[in-house]
Amino acid sequence: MSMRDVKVCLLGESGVGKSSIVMRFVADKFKQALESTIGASFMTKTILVDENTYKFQIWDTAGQEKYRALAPMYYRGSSAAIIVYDVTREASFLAVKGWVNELQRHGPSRIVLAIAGNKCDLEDLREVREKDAQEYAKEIGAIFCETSAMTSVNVAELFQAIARLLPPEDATDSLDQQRGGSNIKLRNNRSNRGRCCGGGPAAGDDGGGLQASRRSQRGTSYPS
Ligand SMILES: Nc1nc2c(ncn2[C@@H]2O[C@H](COP(=O)(O)OP(=O)(O)OP(=O)(O)O)[C@@H](O)[C@H]2O)c(=O)[nH]1
Ligand SMILES: [Mg+2]
Repeated sequence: MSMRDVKVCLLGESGVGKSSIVMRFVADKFKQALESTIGASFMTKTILVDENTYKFQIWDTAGQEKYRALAPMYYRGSSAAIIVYDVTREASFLAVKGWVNELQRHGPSRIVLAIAGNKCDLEDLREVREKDAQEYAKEIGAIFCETSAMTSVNVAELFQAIARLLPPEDATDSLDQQRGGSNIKLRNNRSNRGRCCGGGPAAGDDGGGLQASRRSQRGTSYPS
């Protein structure tokens, strides 16, 4: 039993549902017409995962272009980043790649990366195939989930998956570099199965939609 503080930031285009995911996770609420975030907002939520306590300190950043330059202030101190896109807007998925590139160049070296395809309740309006996003996430070693802040699908599971993939607290950057940069260690690989995106087409041979295998974790180790 341990207690751990986890700083996490949400990134992604305006309107994809970052604040809605946070509101669902923290307060289990949803608003149809939510105000666009100004600057950033901060919330905390404590959860129990595999008998360990995780206190998430969540920075919900503003997606509007005029706030773009503020993002490094939030992702620099983060242990994890959730990059959100809207499954009904292809442009928002393309923007994910821009965030991944930025994090690889300027983000913390041991950040756990998650990609969330939000608004998966709007199947009729879908523009991004789950398979395409999942393949991309696998390539870069990120956790992947389709979520719905509206119906709650995979919201808690996303944060649980992040908790499980945090590197041990005693791991150091120098040790990681000696090991060739493969610096994300699975805390409990077995417990990842079937938790995130379970039941959907993402649930393949690995028993769930999580794309963060030990091998692909290399993608999240960034040069400093
Ligand atoms: N159908 C559906 N609508 C959603 C979902 N998540 C968010 N929305 C709606 O999408 C709109 C934008 O959501 P926000 O959470 O404000 O988006 P954001 O990413 O925080 O936007 P910025 O603060 O401008 O960066 C709101 O009207 C939400 O009600 C979802 O899962 N399903
Ligand atoms: Mg917002």
